[in-house]
Amino acid sequence: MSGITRLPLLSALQSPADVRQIPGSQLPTLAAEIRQAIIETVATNGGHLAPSLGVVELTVALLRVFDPRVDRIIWDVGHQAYAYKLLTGRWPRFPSLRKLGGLSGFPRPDESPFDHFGVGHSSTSISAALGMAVARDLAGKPHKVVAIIGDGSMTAGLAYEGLNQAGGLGKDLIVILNDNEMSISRNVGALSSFLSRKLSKRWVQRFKREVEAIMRQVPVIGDDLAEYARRTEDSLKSFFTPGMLFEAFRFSYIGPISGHDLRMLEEVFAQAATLEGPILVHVLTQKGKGYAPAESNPTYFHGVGCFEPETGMAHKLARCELPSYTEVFGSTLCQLAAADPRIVAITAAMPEGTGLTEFARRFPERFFDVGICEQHAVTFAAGLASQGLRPVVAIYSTFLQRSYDQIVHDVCLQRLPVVFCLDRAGLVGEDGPTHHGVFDLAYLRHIPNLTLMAPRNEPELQRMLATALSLETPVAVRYPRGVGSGDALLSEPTPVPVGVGELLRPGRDALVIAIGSRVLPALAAATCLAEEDGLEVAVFDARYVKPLPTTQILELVAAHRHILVAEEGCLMGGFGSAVLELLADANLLSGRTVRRLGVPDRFIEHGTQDELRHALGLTKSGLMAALRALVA
Ligand SMILES: Cc1ncc(C[n+]2csc(CCOP(=O)(O)OP(=O)(O)O)c2C)c(N)n1
Repeated sequence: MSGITRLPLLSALQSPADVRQIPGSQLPTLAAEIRQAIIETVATNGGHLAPSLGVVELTVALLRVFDPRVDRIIWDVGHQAYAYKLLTGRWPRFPSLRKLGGLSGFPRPDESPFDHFGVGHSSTSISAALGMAVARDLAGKPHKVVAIIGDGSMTAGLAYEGLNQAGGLGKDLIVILNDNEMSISRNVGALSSFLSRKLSKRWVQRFKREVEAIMRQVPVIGDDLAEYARRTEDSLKSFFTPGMLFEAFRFSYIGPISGHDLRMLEEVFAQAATLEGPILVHVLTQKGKGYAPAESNPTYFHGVGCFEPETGMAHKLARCELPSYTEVFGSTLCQLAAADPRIVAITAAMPEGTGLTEFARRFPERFFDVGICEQHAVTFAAGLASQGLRPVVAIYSTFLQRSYDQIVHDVCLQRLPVVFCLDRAGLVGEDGPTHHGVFDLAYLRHIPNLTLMAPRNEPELQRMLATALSLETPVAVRYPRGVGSGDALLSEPTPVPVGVGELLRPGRDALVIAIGSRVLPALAAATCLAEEDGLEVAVFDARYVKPLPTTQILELVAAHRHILVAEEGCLMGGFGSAVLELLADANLLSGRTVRRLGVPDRFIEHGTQDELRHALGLTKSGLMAALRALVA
């Protein structure tokens, strides 16, 4: 296994069934080898470290009890499935994890027959598993179906929709709750403290004391009753622990058990496999288990770039001096919020990822982490806005997909001034197709009342945020993952006039109409073409996808024969489509060549952002080639 220190037990595995043949005494060594492989690979490639380290024993035990050649194993989110990949025949390819053409960072049925369901967004496992259990029963087959879901993913309503139907149908189904008390950050909400064993223990003890005291007061048989209450501690516990919740959904509840005790896990899973109906096994794990830096900072090591494995320090090459778009968003929002007490911020379980940590620290009463509930986040924001507040909903572009109906009905139909800040818009890189934020322009631009914009650089993001908060209507701003141009930030960002773009460079030979992250590469391409080919290419930054800067575009197009439209989003229905519609409606298409660059009608795999942009012709050189072809 190149790049990974020799791992004798792991590298002897030919099939997942071999995991069962390993003597129990050697299992701790196997677990250590798995951790070593994961740490070394993620240190080089980046990835989801802490979640995967936390479920090593759970995964080994799963594969000693269940057989993925026949049984169905469904991971939730799938960011914790590295051990599963190693144990299901993928250890030789593991060093290619998240690299272009290499193993995906998430379960993918097209990658392995042992990945039974494709995943990346959270809280789908129970619903998918239930579907598989129903299909199994209709086919009269006997295999087991097992879903593994984290306590963070249990904050989404979808998980309860699955539990509800599963309990109603009473199908044989095992749900393993991987409870580490963490989402990416600490888990939030009433449910998380209900699941927390600390609270439930305290409750149980208090309840026991009170019951004993009451029973002792019953004349004659009081002492016997108190003794009975002591003996029935287990059932009391299950009454006041999460068992109560799951039993209400008609699941049999087992647990909580230690998620790092291999023998216990194996025994309990084996027992669960013999039971009928829906079963929930509550497993307590530690995020980052076995790697001190990740144990002490599980949030940082949830998803991490390259680092030195000995120390956990970020790799020198991976450190960057420029602020990311996320950081610019976070600091600018704090700036604006300091002056406007109506501004409140909402995240769906991603305060760090969306840059809201500083806001949460400075304005704790105006900050809301709602858990992994993008739909709820949007309707909650609509409620806040309806009462005069100015909610800013910061969600990754890909996760906002979940909230489409809420955006349409709860925000835009009612013209409520909610500001959507869509981070990680465009190609996100190594997380791949489940995480690319390429659909947002298309799924937002047709919604009435919504203003939609995308900045070309960091100061423009600042100005767009100021614009968004100055409007009395719904607004969305989308910006890419990573750093921008490094342009100086503004101390007092002023709004950008609505529906007005900016001609950044004149030129008579061709016109590029670009949006967001593709504007600066277009400008660079135009500069190079002037130097290398003597071509004069005009570059227009549209800034707004809606309202389109119609007058400016029509004037510019009228003066050009060759037009290239560039965006980092899907071509179907996106920005380029908007420009084409405008030109067709204005009868400006005939006699002109118009080409669009963007993301074609297929899912884009994982790789670095640069690799993917290059493959799609979205880099400076891709734009130059497209322009040369256009004018040739
Ligand atoms: C719909 C959706 N929103 C947000 C995310 C981003 N995300 C990935 S993992 C995660 C936390 C999951 O917590 P949990 O299920 O407890 O798993 P753990 O990482 O703690 O093992 C979040 C918020 C996502 N994958 N899907």
